[in-house]
Amino acid sequence: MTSIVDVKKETGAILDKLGVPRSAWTGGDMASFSPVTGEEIARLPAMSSGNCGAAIDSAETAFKAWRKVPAPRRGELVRLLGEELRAAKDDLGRLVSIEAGKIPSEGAGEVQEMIDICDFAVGLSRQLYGLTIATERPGHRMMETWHPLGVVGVITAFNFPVAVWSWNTALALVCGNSVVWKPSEKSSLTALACQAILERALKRFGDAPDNLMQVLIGDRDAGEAIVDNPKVALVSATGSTRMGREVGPRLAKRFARAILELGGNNGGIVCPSADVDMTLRAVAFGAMGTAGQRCTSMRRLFVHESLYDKLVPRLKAAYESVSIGNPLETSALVGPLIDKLAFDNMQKALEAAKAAGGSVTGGERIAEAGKDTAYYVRPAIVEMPDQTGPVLEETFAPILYVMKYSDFDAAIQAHNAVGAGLSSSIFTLDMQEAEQFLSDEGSDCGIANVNIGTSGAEIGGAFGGEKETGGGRESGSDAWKAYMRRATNTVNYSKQLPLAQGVSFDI
Ligand code: UN1
Repeated sequence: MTSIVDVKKETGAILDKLGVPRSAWTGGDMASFSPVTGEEIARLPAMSSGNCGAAIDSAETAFKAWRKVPAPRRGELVRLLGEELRAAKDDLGRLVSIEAGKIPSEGAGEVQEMIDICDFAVGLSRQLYGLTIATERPGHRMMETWHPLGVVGVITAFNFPVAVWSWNTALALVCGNSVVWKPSEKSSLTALACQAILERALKRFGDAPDNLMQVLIGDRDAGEAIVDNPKVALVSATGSTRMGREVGPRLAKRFARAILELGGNNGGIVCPSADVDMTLRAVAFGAMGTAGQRCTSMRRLFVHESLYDKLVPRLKAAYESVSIGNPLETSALVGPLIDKLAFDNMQKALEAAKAAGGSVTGGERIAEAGKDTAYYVRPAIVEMPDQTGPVLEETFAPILYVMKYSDFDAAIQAHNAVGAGLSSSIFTLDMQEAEQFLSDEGSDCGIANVNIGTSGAEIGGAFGGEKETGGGRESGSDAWKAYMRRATNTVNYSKQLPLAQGVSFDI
């Protein structure tokens, strides 16, 4: 593979076109790389902790003004953001491909996910409903109201560099909050692009307060500046379980709210009645798509012994033939790993799998001519005798561990016997098996699917998972409630003062 596209030049052209000031991506200390070629594409000035603190102060001022704007009017800003995203879809999608290495349809798909959440949030801006509740006292009325929360801190990972910001920001904005965003150091350019796109929406909106949404460019220090600042009411953090173990207790210490969206070790169970052709496609996308770098990527597969020899050889053939290559200039289905560390971690996991009795197909590096700084790999499928060693951990790379099962209950038990609890799938045409998998005694994950893979969730559902995945929910359903504070209001419109629970207190 030789590179025809000048990645650095194209990056600059897209950033210029989207209106990102050059001072934000040239001349700084923080180097930014494209995994497509491994080359440096920009140098960003990182913010000091002091500057981050000042930004959070100004975000608090913005919050105090924004919370007074009626929610449907706040929705208008998000509607305009959705329009600007539609206009910028091709450029932003391409920048996602450059910075995260996604194939074009996945880069564009990520921007589509942003547009979808904007539409969702616009509707929501007229539906921030509270309940009215029957009271036990005569002449009283009880209700709950939802109020804006404050400054929302958003910390995102490289693999969904823009969509995860939009899930949080679209909801935070209609809920009346301001936002400070710390993107991954590996994907800060797309963050700058999002900021420029939002600036355009803000300009059209007219009278929004300044500093309603700010990007904090930096490394770990910028993240810590958000996590430890008492002015940040909620932190929504996406990343590894290791990161969550540090962030969670620090937020708990100051009683801040947390939405943690951490690691996944997503599994699927293929039952005897499964539609093999469909399962094959679903597993291929779930496990090899995005080069295995989604938090929802499929990583473990339990195949019933009666189907094993029908499915697994076909899967292995798909792994051997899948197209791998530069997403900017080929139509390959699998792009690069994000960096050398990801590659090294993948190789370590494969070695450990072999040591535990696994038989590995694929996993080797694919050379990119003249570009020894890019890491393309053939996705690996590993037949394991049982669920041990690296199978129990998330490795953020395209490795699918395949195991044979004979007893359905034991398969569910094994499926649930890992630390993470994000996404899960069952492939079956047997209603009893499907319902059991979805029941209280079935999958213990935040997402449980039937006859589709583990990845590629729509924005309309609540997104997140249990156990070491952190328990947070973002995106659709009633996830908005985490971005607001609830007040229970009891109003006495009588001329008496009856006390609840029959208490008497006559003075
Ligand atoms: C992530 O990998 O952090 O369900 C998010 C999916 C996407 C989101 C993934 N809608 O795969």
